Amino acid sequence: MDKTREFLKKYESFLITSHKNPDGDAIGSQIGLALALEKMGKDVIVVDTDPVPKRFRYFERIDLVQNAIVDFDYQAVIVLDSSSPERLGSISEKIDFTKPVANIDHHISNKYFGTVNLVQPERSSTCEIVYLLLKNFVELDKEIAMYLYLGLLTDTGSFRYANTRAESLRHASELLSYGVDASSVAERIWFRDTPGRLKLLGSVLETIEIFDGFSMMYVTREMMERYNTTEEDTEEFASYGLTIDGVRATAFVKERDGEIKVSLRSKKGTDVDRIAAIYGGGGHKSAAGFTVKGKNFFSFIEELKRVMEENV
Ligand SMILES: [Mn+2]
Repeated sequence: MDKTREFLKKYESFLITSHKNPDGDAIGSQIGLALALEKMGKDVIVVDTDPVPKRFRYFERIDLVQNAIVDFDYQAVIVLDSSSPERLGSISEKIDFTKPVANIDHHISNKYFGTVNLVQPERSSTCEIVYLLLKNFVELDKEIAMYLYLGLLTDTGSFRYANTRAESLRHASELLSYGVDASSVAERIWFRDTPGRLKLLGSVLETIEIFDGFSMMYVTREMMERYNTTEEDTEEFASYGLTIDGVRATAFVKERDGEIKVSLRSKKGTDVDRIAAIYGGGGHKSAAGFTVKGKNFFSFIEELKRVMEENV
């Protein structure tokens, strides 16, 4: 913690980045930390491989997150919520990793690739670590607290997942005490959907099949086109397959142009990372994924059904 604070004090300009397909924790920790560094009088750029997902479009400062490094001279790099530089995606090739790097993360698989490493797998989220880093170090305000709360909220699945601890709720409470409106944060993420996305969800739920201990759902390109939606709109659909009693694992199969993408989710400690690994993918025990190329969509669903039968 102290070494990372020294790091933030020492340099005058920072490039902040996080993993590809950024989630609420990546977005919240990058913006929260960027705003805090700006408050300290530092120059900051935030650069990711992928654009901010649509569901975060109602947060004002997402314009801080760019997808190219335009004319910015930085003294140091800060990598957030990423177990290794490979997780960053293609932007990592444009970042100068010969410069000092601070690695701030909560993934147990972290590779300690930084000059300084603030890695705390016991924390719910990178946002929670960034909060503890900044607390009693920078004068926090409502806006910074809001972005850090955003990551804490989304990474714990709204305080439902196993990483929700007494400490995480205490820190969430401390963040709210800066005047953050918890219901407004939730409303902006989950209650401003498009009708098309909800109708797509309806047709995806229609495809569900329930087996012994697992379930499967799918979405075809035709279904997405029907409601004028894209694969991005299907984010978070996978976990609906887990809501059924007795189902320990679920697979959500998505048809893409020339390939098939599968998202796996589990509960009660069932390991789906192992299933993803069969197809060269990976992730965590409770959330993993993989992509296959050149297979027929519906025959692959049958194949995956047999693999799930053997492994769940
Ligand atoms: Mn995270």
